[in-house]
Amino acid sequence: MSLTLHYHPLSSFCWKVLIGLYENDTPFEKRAVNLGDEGERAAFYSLWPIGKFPVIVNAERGEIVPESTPILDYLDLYFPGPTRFVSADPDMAWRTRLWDRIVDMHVHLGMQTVVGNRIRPAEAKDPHGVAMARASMTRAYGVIEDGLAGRTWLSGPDFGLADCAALPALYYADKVEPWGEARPGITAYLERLKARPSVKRVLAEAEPFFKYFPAED
Ligand SMILES: N[C@@H](CCC(=O)N[C@@H](CS)C(=O)NCC(=O)O)C(=O)O
Repeated sequence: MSLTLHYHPLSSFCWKVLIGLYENDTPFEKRAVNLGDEGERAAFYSLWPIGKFPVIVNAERGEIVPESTPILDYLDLYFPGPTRFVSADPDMAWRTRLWDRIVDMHVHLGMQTVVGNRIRPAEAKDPHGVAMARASMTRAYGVIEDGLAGRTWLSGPDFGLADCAALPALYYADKVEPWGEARPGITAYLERLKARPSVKRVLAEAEPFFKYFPAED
């Protein structure tokens, strides 16, 4: 098997890539990384000095690919399957990338800020940063709600990159900054996402680890 995914089961950006891999039944091996273990941490940083997962290694081609969006581009290119992550139509493609960025930058990163603050020591908490992150997420919810009007998937009629990005971002975001009844379009969209077999599989695999999610501020 040529592909190895370096990941953590609770890592939301890893879910984004796992959904893509499961969509197309792409053969790959998983390597869970425990950054709390000194040896595993050092090995992972020597693979990818930025030290963030997901990272995919393609042993056959001798390539190391970090960052969730380029990983899905890489899978589209070298391991294509029935689900294309970005359309070959350039007009659809820029729209998909725009939604991928909106979700990653304005929902996913905000959610990470809120969760990251929960596990900081008391003297290092950042209430201002958290308030800014929550406000950014709330603005993004409005944009996403409007964008979803009349659509099944986030960037158009076909499931793709933006939807792989949206599931982990929205799944965790709703736990830390719920959008509530004012955003029925997002609620229905999240249910459509959760009904996909690829997403069901990702959530089922992560389930035993949910008890480690920091639930309180
Ligand atoms: N822009 C990156 C973000 C990756 C990221 O933030 N990964 C988190 C897990 S969800 C991580 O590696 N955290 C470990 C750390 O920061 O030490 C992507 O799209 O892959």
